[in-house]
Amino acid sequence: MYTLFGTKRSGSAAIEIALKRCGIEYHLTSASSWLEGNGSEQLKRLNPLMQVPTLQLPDGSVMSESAAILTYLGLEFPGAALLAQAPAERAQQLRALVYIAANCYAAIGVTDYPERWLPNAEEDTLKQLADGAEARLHEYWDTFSDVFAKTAAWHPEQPGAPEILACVVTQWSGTREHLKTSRPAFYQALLHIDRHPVVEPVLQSHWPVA
Ligand SMILES: N[C@@H](CCC(=O)N[C@@H](CS)C(=O)NCC(=O)O)C(=O)O
Repeated sequence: MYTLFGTKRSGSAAIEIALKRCGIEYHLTSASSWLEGNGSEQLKRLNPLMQVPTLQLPDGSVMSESAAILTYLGLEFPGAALLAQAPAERAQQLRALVYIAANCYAAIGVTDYPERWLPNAEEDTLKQLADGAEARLHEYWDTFSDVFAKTAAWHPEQPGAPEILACVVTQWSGTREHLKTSRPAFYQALLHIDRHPVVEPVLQSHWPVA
C-alpha cells in the first residue's frame, strides 16, 4: 500500500491527483510540520524536513520532492500518461517539473518562512524578504507561461505531471490573482486543468468553494 503524508491546502493535493490518475489505492495520513499528532511524528521519522507531500512506497522506501514523486509515478505507471512517451516532449515535461520545484516552490518556502533565511531579523525586514520572494515567485510564473505553456508539451486539456504540479503550486501566495491579469491565457488554462474530472474533486476537498 502507498501512504501519502499531507494535509488540506498543501502540495499533497498534487500527488493525490496523480495517484488517482494512476488508479493506485493509497492511504492518506494527515501530517505536516504545522500539525501535531501521530501522523506528523511519523512524517518526521520518514522525512526530517517534515515537508509534504511525502510518499511511502509499498516496499517501505520514502519519496519526497513533488517533481521526483510525479516523475516516479509517471515512469512506474506509463498508462496514466503523466509523462509523454515521446522523448522530446518528455524532456520538456521534466524541465517544467524541475522549474516549478526549484524556482516556484522554493520561493514559496521563503514567503512562508522568511525567518528561516534571516533568523535574527526584525519583523519589517522579514516582511520585506517575504514580499520580495512573492514578487519573484510571480515573475517565475510569468516566465513559466512564456516558456512552457506555449510548447507542445503543455496539455491543459489532458493534465500530465507538469500541469498537475502547476495547478496546485499556483494556488498559493497570490499567484492565481497575479496571473489573471499578467498572463490571462495561462490563467484560463489553469482553470481548465482545475475542471478535469480527476482534478476537480481533489481541489474541492483541499480548497472548498463555498
Ligand atoms: N521541495 C518540496 C517542497 C515541499 C514543501 O515545501 N511543502 C510545504 C507544504 S505545501 C511544507 O511541507 N512546508 C512545511 C515546512 O517547510 O516546514 C517539494 O517540491 O515537494
